[in-house]
Amino acid sequence: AIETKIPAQSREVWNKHKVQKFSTAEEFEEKFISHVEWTLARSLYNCDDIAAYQATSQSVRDNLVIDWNKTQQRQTARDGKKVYYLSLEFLMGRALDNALINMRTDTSTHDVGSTDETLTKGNTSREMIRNAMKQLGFKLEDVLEQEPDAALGNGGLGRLAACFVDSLATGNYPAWGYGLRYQYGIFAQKIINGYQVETPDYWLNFSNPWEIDRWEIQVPINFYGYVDRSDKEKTTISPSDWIGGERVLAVAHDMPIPGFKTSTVNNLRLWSAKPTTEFDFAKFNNGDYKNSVEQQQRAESITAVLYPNDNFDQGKELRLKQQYFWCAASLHDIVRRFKKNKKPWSEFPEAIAIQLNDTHPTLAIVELQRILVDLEKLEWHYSWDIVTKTFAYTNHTVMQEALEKWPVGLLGHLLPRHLEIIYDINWFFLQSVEKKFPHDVDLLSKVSVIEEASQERYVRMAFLAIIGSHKVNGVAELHSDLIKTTIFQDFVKIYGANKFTNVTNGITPRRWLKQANPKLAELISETINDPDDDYLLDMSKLTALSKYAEDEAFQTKWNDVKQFNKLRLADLIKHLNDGVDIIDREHIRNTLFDIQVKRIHEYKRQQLNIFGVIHRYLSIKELLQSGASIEKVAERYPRKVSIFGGKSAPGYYMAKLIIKLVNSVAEVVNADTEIQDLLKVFFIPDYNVSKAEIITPASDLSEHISTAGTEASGTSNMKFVMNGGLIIGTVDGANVEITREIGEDNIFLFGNLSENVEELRYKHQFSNPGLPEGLVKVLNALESGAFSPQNSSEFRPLIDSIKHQGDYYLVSDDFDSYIATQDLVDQVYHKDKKEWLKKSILSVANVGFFSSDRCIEEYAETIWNAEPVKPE
Ligand code: T68
Repeated sequence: AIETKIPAQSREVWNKHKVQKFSTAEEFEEKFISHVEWTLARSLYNCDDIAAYQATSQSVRDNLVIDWNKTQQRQTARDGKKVYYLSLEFLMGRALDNALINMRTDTSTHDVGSTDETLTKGNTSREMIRNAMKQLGFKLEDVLEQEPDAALGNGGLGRLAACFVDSLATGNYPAWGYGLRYQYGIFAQKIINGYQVETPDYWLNFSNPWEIDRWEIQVPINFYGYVDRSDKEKTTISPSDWIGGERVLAVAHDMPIPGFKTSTVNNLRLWSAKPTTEFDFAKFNNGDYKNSVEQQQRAESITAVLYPNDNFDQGKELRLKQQYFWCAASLHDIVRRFKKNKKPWSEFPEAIAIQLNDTHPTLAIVELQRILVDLEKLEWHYSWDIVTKTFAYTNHTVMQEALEKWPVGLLGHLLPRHLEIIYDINWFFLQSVEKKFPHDVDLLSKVSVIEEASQERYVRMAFLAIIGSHKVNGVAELHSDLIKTTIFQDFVKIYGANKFTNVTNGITPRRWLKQANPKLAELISETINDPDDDYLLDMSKLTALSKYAEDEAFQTKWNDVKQFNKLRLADLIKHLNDGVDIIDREHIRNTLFDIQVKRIHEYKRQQLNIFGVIHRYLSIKELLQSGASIEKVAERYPRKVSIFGGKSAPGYYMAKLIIKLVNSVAEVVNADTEIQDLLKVFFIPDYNVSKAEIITPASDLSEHISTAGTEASGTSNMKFVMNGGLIIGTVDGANVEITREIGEDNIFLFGNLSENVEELRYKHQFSNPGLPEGLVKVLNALESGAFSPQNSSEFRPLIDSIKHQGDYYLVSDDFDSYIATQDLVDQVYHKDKKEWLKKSILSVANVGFFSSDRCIEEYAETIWNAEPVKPE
């Protein structure tokens, strides 16, 4: 339809000069050089690895943009339902290697005929580029290392969004992500004297070749001001005029998201804030020039920085401003595209599905209602019906401190019209509750969007998200059950259980298997005879590995891959440790790599892990002191490297103290020559996505040991299993389904169950039950200053939280079973390596369920009712 409007003559000229994707090494080299010379204004003589990275990315991006354009045209023409994934965080990591892996296009959809040199076959695209780079004088691996991580997220929630956009493109869904283009992503973590120090993440310092600036797409966004209700006829549910007080512009930046083995390239649209070109003339005329300029400059602060909290609600005004800025810009963009089609508003929910990643985008619900009522002049209830059919909400936590609530005063000041709309939404909702459950005042106050418990009144964003959505999902079965019986139980009573559903999280096997672990991917494709890596699209193919689980020759190959990855991690650790090697390479085959990498949080219980390490160290020392030989001790406590990594929120005192403790223990243990190499401890600074790609494949064992009922899902557990690592874990989050899928023989579970947590906590309040003997030893050592000689009370708060503050996270309750389970791990790893390898192989064989492709299919079928739009 668009094409027919263009005169035939012009069309001919355009078609004659149609841009072409490179598809041979030759063509790539040509592109590369022209980008070095024209885009970067450099030459053969001053092209370093950074320039090579830029030129390669630009060249690859050129290919993606051609497919991006075709994809957008196709999706518009086919007019299927569009999905929008709203997330304040997209923890993308690096793009180049991922693009090289995903870019290999489907033979049937590729324009260029297939020869061995083209992208149409198997692994050729990445290999072809590697060879071409070599010809050009560069090593692909070194060039890839130049790319800074796009670290626009905190942890699991942000990385989930990144895996989802990969799977959406791979599944050919017409889907866009919407987020913010923070100038600074999550801070870079430095460890100085054992303490975390935060430094800014300057990820945009060397221009970002992956973003396409859409300076023409500008959405004006208002804040503050007042609602004009001089027309006394009007009520708050009739079209109202909001006179904004401050105005900024949202500018779009697009990142192409390539699918794997498809020419579908979707869009991730990130907004940045810019001052408007309007000027505050009132201030200007008063001679207050400086002030009016300053106010303009303030605009940019909205998208300056990502809030660095994981699972915690800080409640800062600038954060609310970020949320509204992003929701309003995205909604405006979505509505603008919908209106081009001239469909009736009633068809909006059939045309568009919007998924809310946690409550952070809940204002989008209010903004759509405002657009429909105030701007489009639609009737309130008619509008509300459209809104609730459009939105769905994903919950990621049951922990109180993480549930978003905004002071009514703050929200009403920043967004006066939105507060009115929230009140009215709540009013109609409470009326419906009253109708269903007459005279239940208690229920009304429990489910009201407005919390009135304290002096300050708050807007409960999760309740608003539930009321404004047609589906609410948790992220693992246990978690989805928990939200129904705890924080949202009253809403189950009101809406029925069908509004609540489960979609267990997943991860993309392209990044977390193929990209992170090329050696394992190669062994798999060779073993299951899948040279084109189709298993990365259909992970059930991995079950074919099962029959080799006890095959000795295969076990050896499997183990060799693990050794390779452990050496790769040992190299990284040496590099991060100023060149000092703490890992004995000679014995690396018989050294268990025990890894816990994730955000530092008391509920994730890194303290339990490090207490376990201290316990092991003290036990080794005791045995040695009692006269046992090192060989004898090694039988009881074989070689182990205990690896930690993760960031703490800058204001989270206890989490920072845990980091310090890990580093202090590392210092003592690693320097103790008496224990030789039986135990080493290392804290990897600045854990991020690109480090995770090195760390994950190297684990023998990884720790997912949250207090039962606190970790909604966890996703690194899936990553480790996909890379042949075994898990020590609690019966929490997705560990439950991992156990179901891979079999209970292949996972080391321990600890109390979530149904007992409440009772255990309750008991802690009254009695101080004798702490387990082993834990007492650990706490005594801490108290004695064994790990803090300069300040023996340094770790007092960690001791107190267990001894005197009710041990909220149940470290004492799970300590003994944790230690016993670690002993079992040692036994299997060191006494029965074949059994260990069998478990490892069977884990990978049965990990298919945790592909984010399965997860996206479930969302599409059960929540969005969206269909793929496949390339012809
Ligand atoms: C995580 N949540 C869950 N939150 O903790 C994890 N919070 O169990 C789950 O696997 C993952 O989400 C994906 O579902 C987070 O990562 C945050 O990062 C966050 C950020 C801002 C405010 C609150």
